[in-house]
Amino acid sequence: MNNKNDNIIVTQSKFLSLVLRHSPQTIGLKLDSGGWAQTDELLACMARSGRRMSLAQLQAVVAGNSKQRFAFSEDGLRIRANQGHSIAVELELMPRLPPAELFHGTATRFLDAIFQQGLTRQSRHHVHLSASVETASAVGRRHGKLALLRVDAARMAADGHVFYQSDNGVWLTDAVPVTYLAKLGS
Ligand code: HQG
Repeated sequence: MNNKNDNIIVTQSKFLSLVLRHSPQTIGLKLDSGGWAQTDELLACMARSGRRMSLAQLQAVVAGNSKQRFAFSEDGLRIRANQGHSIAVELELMPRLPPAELFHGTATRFLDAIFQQGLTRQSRHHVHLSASVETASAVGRRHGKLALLRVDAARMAADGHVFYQSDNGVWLTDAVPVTYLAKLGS
């Protein structure tokens, strides 16, 4: 794929994130309680708001998204974001036992608050955690100078904290109290 196509897909993917996670009303779209939009309705709303895309283009955005941010229902009639919502949706995630340790990348300027309050979900539904240091680092760098935290997920789970894994592999939990956090590196 050439760069121009890549850029178009990134732009379309960002816009899909906006409407499927945060602001469906921007294009007059309605999501059901599970966060699903009707695929044909999404395409119609996109067209009406001047962002026409074909079903094939939508399928390419969903399939080509590096983080699998979106998913179609099995019959393809509905589409939703896999995680990251700020609006109320019930994703009906199943609790899962996490790996013994998980990682969270953040910016150094948040560390004081984090070591006072623990990790809290901010504007999202959950705190997002990664199984790998690499992924956590990439997530953290989005915010500024990277700080990496190790989460003692084994002890959290043993203490009754519930974890979920989104369809695209992100680990989710309601909050991470300070006692389970350790800063990595210097
Ligand atoms: C920080 C991307 C102060 C937290 C990524 C983070 C991820 C606190 C920021 C997904 C805090 C929230 C989520 C506290 C947490 N005081 N700051 N008590 N507790 N924070 O973007 O985890 O591109 O909402 O450390 O790949 O960075 O959207 O969360 O720095 O999977 O698909 O508050 O977003 O995916 O930032 O990223 P975010 P996140 P998408």
